[in-house]
Amino acid sequence: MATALKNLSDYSAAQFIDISEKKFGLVVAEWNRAITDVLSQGAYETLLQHGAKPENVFRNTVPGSFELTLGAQLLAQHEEIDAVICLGVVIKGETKHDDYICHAVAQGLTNVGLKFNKPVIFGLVTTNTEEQAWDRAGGKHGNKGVEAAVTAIQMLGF
Ligand code: RBF
Repeated sequence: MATALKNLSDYSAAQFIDISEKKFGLVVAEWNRAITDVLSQGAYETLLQHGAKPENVFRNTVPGSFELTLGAQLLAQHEEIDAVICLGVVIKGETKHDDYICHAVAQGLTNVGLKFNKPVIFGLVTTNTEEQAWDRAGGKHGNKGVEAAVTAIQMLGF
């Protein structure tokens, strides 16, 4: 049951709206790229699996997670974009950079979503170790990229 509450990788698509005409922005941080690639692939495949057209998914990269906010804003400002999915991996280091980045991104993405009145999804994996990040990129805790895409679809049906 906890899985059903915490892990959207095992979701039910029964309530999903038709997304065949929806347009999605995908913003992916290049920092920890091996992991963010898996998140990105999970999100992309999930959108297609539920009816999005490949030409309607606009995938862009930004250097690091801190840049996700501006990347999201640059996409969200286009009227034709219906939802933006942001993906990054921040692993705790010896300094507090992770705190600053995560708070800035959380606040920034919230602001972008509210400013443009459209779903801007926070797909930032924030962990203490690289292993924990892999656990959330196709490992024992699912794929947070899949979950971010599911969240976008769910919010479009709100
Ligand atoms: N970006 C990430 O996406 N994940 C990280 O774990 C990460 N760690 C960083 C650690 C330090 C000390 C610095 C300075 C930057 C880090 N960044 C990380 C990059 C950050 O998101 C951003 O791209 C840069 O700070 C440039 O604005």
